[in-house]
Amino acid sequence: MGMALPILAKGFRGVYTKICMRMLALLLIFPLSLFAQSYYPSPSDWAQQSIYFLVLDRFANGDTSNDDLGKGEYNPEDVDFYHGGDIQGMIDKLDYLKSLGITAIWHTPVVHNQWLSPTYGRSRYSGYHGYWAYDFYNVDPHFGTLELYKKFVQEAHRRGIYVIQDIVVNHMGDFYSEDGKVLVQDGFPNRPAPPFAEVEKAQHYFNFNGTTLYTRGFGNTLDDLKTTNPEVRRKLIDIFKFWIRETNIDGYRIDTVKYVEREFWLEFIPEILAYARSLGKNNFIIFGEAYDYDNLVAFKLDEADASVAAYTWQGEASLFPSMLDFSVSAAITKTIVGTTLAGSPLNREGQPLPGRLGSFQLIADRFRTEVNLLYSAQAVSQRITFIDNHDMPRFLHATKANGDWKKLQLALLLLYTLPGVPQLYYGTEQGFVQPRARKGTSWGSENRQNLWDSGYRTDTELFRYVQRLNALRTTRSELARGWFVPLLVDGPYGNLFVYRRSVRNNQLVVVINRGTMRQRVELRTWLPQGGVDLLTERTTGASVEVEPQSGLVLAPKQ
Ligand SMILES: [Ca+2]
Ligand SMILES: [Ca+2]
Ligand SMILES: [Ca+2]
Repeated sequence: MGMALPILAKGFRGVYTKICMRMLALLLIFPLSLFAQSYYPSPSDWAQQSIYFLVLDRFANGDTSNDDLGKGEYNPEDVDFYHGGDIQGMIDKLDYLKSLGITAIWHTPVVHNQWLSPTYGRSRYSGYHGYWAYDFYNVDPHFGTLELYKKFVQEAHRRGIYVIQDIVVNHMGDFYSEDGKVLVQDGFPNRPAPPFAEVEKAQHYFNFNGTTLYTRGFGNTLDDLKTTNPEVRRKLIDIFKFWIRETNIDGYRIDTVKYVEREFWLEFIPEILAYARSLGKNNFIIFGEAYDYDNLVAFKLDEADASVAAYTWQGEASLFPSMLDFSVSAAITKTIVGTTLAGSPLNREGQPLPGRLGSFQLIADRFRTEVNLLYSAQAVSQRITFIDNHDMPRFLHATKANGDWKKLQLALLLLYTLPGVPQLYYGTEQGFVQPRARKGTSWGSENRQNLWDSGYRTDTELFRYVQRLNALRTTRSELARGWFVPLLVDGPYGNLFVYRRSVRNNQLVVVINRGTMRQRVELRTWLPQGGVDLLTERTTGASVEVEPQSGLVLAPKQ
């Protein structure tokens, strides 16, 4: 503008200036309406979406120049260190995800992390996973820049894919000792960044004394933010408004929810949701992780449901719009492979202990009225369901012992045809089989392998199967919003599970045979004319033979 003005005629220049001033005035008067137009709208219904959860450092490496930043944090041979995955990689592989048929990405935190833990030391563990924040206002240089992240969100939206960012408000990295001294040895970076940088205010921002796992700290050495302090609350609310405003994301997955006091959520959640609404995002999703490990291990799924669902209420109003549903994960695993990955009892080699198969009633119970009523009306149909994630052994780890890929397909069939919003953990579509824990221990990063090791194949039976399930899931309203009615639970040999998903006059009947014998199922009562299996396009009669370890998704024959 300044370059062009001198060559304009004098009179024209006055008019030009006037126009500029008017445009400026308009901008000052209508900034909010302009913003509202430029933000990507929320989906009308999250229950129609299909989520893909990826570990950013392990999904795709689009820029090798940012892999090793020279502090000893990069080691592709060790799963506990940075491996090189980045934002450019996510952009490069959007078409791969589009072809898989997913409609939303949940990625691990993108914020600048503490790269090395001063407590674990250089030889033990790095912040590749994103859950050890150093600077809440910047992107980790291993992943790229804020500008590149904005481009990623834009490119995802261009393909009709929503972006859900993983965030942590409970803690940051490990910068202070238990008595509040700065730990300078060996950690990088070794001081938190603004707005929590002032060392003299550390007592104000963090809990130090007598760190207890459940109410104050997490992981013992990570610095627990003093979320009871109004100033800390304000800073955290500002941070997570910033990310919505700047990057146009569509939702948050919130880590370690149970380690933050309820009063914090009563303030944080409504204000973030209202802010998203003010930008035109009327259905911004927030789902929390409250991993009720003790009840899951004890297989007390009703109790686990109750503790998780409590986060979706605030008196009569709703609070968290959704939560991760660990009970469904446990129930599917127990019925298909006999172990519970959510609880994952492990033997010394880190192998889940084998157990007896559970009754399909375990699954049906997760959606019975008494459980549904534990959730807010908003959250009940958009609970995030899954069969595994980055905190548990991969589903195939438990089934691989039997050489049995079919069990994974059965579990996925359940996941995509039961109520809830299905979430696939990256690598499942490539048949990844790793346990969670390192040999001889009960924890580690073994289940977070590089997806690039798979070659991103799209021609395998497993990939195609997930494609078909996604296509069904995202196009059939029966599966997104339909009533769930169990029709046959267990059957004559305990191996059959038949249920209906229906919305208005449309219905689908899902038939599962987990046994190793072919089994005949009478469908006369539910599908008198027989049906069409939407997975294979095969038509059936009212009585159908179901192959061993397989399932059907039947639409009534027209
Ligand atoms: Ca890289
Ligand atoms: Ca806390
Ligand atoms: Ca610490």
